[in-house]
Amino acid sequence: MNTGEHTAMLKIKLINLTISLILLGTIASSASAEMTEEHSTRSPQFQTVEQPLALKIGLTVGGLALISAQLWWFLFSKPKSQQAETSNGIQEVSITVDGGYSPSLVTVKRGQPVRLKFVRRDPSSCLDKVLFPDFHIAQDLALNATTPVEFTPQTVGHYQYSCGMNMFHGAIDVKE
Ligand SMILES: [Cu+2]
Repeated sequence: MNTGEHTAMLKIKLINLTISLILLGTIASSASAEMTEEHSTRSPQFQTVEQPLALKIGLTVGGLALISAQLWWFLFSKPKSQQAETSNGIQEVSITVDGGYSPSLVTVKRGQPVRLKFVRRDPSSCLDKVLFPDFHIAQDLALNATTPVEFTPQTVGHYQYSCGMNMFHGAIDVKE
């Protein structure tokens, strides 16, 4: 594992956001340029200018809405919890490892064995290991394979797990 790889993966979201902001700037400036043009040139097509201008304003508003949604997701979105399903007394859930953990939050019952089936799709060495410090588990995850991680939570609580370098996180909610 190398730190550069970790940093690069975490920066993807930020870069995405930056691109959106640049895009917004471009749309806004082109829209205002159009407005200035409208005043200076009294061409015969003057009346047809209105529609593209409305379109540009629409695009700007649409772009703004899109960026707001993205910003909201980036800052405030909370992971959805998935309840583990019990079969033969074992609470099981599959977790896909691909640029993070999905579902990133799993709910289980206290005092019953848990089997998390990690399906690793991401070739990045960043995600080749999963750590459960509270359960003293450090498990290697083979690429394109399913690796079970088993433990029995005895205490109600919120338990975080992470990749080998503590960059990607998931959590287990243990309830009564
Ligand atoms: Cu990592």
